[in-house]
Amino acid sequence: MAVCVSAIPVSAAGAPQAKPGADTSGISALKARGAQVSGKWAVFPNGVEVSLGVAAYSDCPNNYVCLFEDPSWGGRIVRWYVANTAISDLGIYTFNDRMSSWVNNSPYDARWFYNGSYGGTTRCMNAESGSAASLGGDDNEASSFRIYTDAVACT
Ligand SMILES: [Ca+2]
Ligand SMILES: [Ca+2]
Repeated sequence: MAVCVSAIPVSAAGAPQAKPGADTSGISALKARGAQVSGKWAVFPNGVEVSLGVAAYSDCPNNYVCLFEDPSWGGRIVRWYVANTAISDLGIYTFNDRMSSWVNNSPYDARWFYNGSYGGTTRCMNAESGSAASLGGDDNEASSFRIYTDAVACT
């Protein structure tokens, strides 16, 4: 059994630094795509915020549309709030094919798509506290999404 574990001391305080070869969805990957770190968030120039660690339902404030990595609103989160905008490639936020639950606390309908650039199968995320704790067969499929300008775009 060739387990090679070097004796890395556990830091007593603060967030651990990214190690070479660590999770490619980590801080360095997000910074390389233009994000600035602010607290526990990587904030992109267009306003998209990606959590650096595990998020919770409470990390989706009023007016935000939030995509969670895990079912029941866990794992990392991508959140955004601007009406009439869209993300053509969730991979930019290291979030391609990862979404397993969502919350829409915005006053606008939103929609996600299996493929990039708003292609393939699509699902609605209804405005105002709409949520899905589990996506069933749609799990880990989302590759792009958009936010509309009203609460009837999906109906
Ligand atoms: Ca997932
Ligand atoms: Ca996909």
